[in-house]
Amino acid sequence: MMMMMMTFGGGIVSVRCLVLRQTVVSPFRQLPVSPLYSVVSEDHQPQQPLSSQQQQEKQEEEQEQEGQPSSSTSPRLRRFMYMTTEQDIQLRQKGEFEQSLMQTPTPIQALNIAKLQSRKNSAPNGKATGFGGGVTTRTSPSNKKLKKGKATIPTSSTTTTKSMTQPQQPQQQYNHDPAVIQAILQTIQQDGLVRIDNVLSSDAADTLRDYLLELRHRATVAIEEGTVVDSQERFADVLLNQNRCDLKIPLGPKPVHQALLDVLTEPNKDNSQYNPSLVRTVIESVFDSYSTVPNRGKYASLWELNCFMSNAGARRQLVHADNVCLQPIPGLQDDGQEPILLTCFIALQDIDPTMGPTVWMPGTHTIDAHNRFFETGRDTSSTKTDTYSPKNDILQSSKAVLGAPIPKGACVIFDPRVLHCAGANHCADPTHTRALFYMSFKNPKIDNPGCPSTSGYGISTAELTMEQLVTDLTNQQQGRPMKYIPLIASNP
Ligand SMILES: O=C(O)CCC(=O)C(=O)O
Repeated sequence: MMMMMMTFGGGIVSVRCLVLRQTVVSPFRQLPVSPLYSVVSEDHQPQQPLSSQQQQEKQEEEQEQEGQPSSSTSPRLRRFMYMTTEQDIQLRQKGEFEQSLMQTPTPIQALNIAKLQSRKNSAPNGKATGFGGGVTTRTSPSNKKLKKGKATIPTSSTTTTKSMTQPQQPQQQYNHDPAVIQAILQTIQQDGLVRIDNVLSSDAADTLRDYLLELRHRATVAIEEGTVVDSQERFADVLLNQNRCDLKIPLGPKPVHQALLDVLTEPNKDNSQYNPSLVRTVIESVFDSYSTVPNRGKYASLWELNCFMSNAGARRQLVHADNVCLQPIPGLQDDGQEPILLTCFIALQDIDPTMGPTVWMPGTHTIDAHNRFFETGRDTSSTKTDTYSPKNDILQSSKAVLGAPIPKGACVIFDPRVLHCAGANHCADPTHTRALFYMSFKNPKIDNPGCPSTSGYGISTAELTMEQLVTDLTNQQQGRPMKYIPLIASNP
């Protein structure tokens, strides 16, 4: 399958939605495997005799795969995505080859913030220095009394040594240590990602996880039974892609509010005031730091609110970026460093290395890295055997970090241009789901980020700003009416 790339203003290319008629064969958002009911793959069940309806669907499916229009729109085809055996094998081989080139990922490291603060006190210019050390003070994830968002940020990659423009000082620092915020900003600029632990309390993580597992079950049943005809109403891109899904989350239900409130705010002792959490402060400060308009960051809007779930048997994804940036984007800082989106992945349970954790390649969110990874300008028509490949080179030379082991409630904030992929899930317990709650916020300067939102329920089109979202969540918590969320909230 050839990749279709859509170029939007300024060279942002969508890779999230690679559609071949009704057959979605994105190696990105979904796993490159044959989904349930696939006619192929090593995992397929022994053939049962087909009913006449099944025969018709099979015929339509074959026509689809051969690029012929089917006689009707098969409900099955609308519900499930297919790959041919050949596509499946190709993607499997490509994935194995990619993995063979890549460096063995090291667990995403954490820093001791207290140490960072003391270093900053002794550093010239008050600038944070030296992220190295890998000293982790990880505390028990089940301790409900943990102070949220205060514990750790990851070790900065040492791979990128090129000179960079410093992000400007954050304009609005709320109640967080400006040196810590500044250090996080520098890490995001350099590596494209940062880990902050304890952003979600244990209780809120458990409640949200239970709700989402139940939502996944209801959505699956509704699609199987045909009460929801289009799987895309409930799942992004693909449903039941062999033990993996990207579940769309509505903004209405209480566990969702509670989790968002937890991630984005920090209440004072008597809960009379909800201050911006470290996560909110970081997101706003990143966007602020590239803006000449004061406090622009609070106009960052909610772009995605979903949950990746994988179970044992989910295969490793191909390395990808959620949005691709091959040239400077008009209106953004022209060195291409200003993020278009910022995404937060939040673990709803402890994640260990068997559970198919995310692998990121720090520092690969740049225009240069993307041109190399996507091999722009390479003469693919050339017949001469040139063994050098910029893509292979970047896979080999970049560091890789693993989103495990990480505790429940830990968050990785990252620029989704960073090359990454989900790993293969080999968890011994097939019923144990890795649930990764995620949300992304759009740079207020950007109208169309060049990749479709994975969210449903009108979330991305509502353009709900950080400020509006938090105001509503806080109002509700304090018994006042919400103004914005009810306009889009939905509770399937
Ligand atoms: O599940 C994960 O860890 C990441 C998945 C992902 O990056 C994607 O599907 O785009």
